[in-house]
Amino acid sequence: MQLVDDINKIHSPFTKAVITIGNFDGVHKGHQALLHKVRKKAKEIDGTAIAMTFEPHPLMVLKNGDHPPLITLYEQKVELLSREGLDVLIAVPFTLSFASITAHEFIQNILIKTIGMRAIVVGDDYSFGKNREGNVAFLKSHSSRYNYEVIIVDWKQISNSHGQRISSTLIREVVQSGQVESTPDLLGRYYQIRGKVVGGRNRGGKLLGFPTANIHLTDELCPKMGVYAVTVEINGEKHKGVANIGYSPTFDDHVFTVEVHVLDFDKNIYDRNIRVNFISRLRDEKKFSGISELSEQIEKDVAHAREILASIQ
Ligand code: RBF
Ligand code: MG
Repeated sequence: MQLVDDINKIHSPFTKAVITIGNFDGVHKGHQALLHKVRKKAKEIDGTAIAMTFEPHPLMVLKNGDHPPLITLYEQKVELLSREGLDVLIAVPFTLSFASITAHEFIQNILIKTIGMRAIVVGDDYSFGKNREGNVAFLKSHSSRYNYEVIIVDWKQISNSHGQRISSTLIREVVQSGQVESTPDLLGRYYQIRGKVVGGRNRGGKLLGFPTANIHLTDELCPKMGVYAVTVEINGEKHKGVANIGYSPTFDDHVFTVEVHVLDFDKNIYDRNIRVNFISRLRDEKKFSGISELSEQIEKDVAHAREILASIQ
């Protein structure tokens, strides 16, 4: 997959471009269905399979940085999209001036002239351009003039096993309510956070016997407070682990942390970027009467996590 990070770098249109456009936050099963259609159509007409996305997330630019937490940060999004069999990913730097382009100008100048669009794949509720004027009806009304096909993906085709429409909003709700076991049904994988290991209070190892790596999160969606069985990717190697998200109420320091104890592991990983996959929620965080009570509970959490993780690759 070729990554184009600026539309101005496209000097001649692609051959029979088949395109889908969106934020693709999460690259969830709904997005995967759109991308599948793109690939299929491109194959049929011997064209180029393309996705266009935006960086940063448009809401970060449009609403003074007020945006929902991201399911996938840019780097993970590009990585996941690159596994979808696309020929090209166009990542448009999203600015206020880009947002002010009218739907008609966008079709004429960007999609047709620059990219060479012959087909566009969209969800039935899709809209784009200034004031979100470019909806499905708009796309269809310009299709014969500019000679492209509009392929609509019906949302009922992309619901989860409970018949719920898969959306980034639903995924945020599921993760924020701690139901991490349901994420494979929505994402096609477990929910993952990525972040740098930062210094903690140096208490876990010395005092409790369970050293933890504290992870610094930026704009990423954080699961509900509590204790989880996780897998941890460090330097491309997968380990088992237990994570705690919250304020460690047994101690009265009131500092929110996302921390992970990696099982059977004793290397120093300060400053490393690690990835944590949330497999199963074990319990709520609790205030214990003392260090040994907390320590005994963590011991049980580790045993419980080992049981759950035994069946996970
Ligand atoms: N701290 C609490 O105050 N209550 C808890 O229920 C709790 N559960 C934890 C479970 C696990 C698996 C881990 C790794 C940590 C937990 N902690 C809990 C956080 C613990 O207090 C923290 O790791 C140390 O204080 C070091 O900062
Ligand atoms: Mg994430």
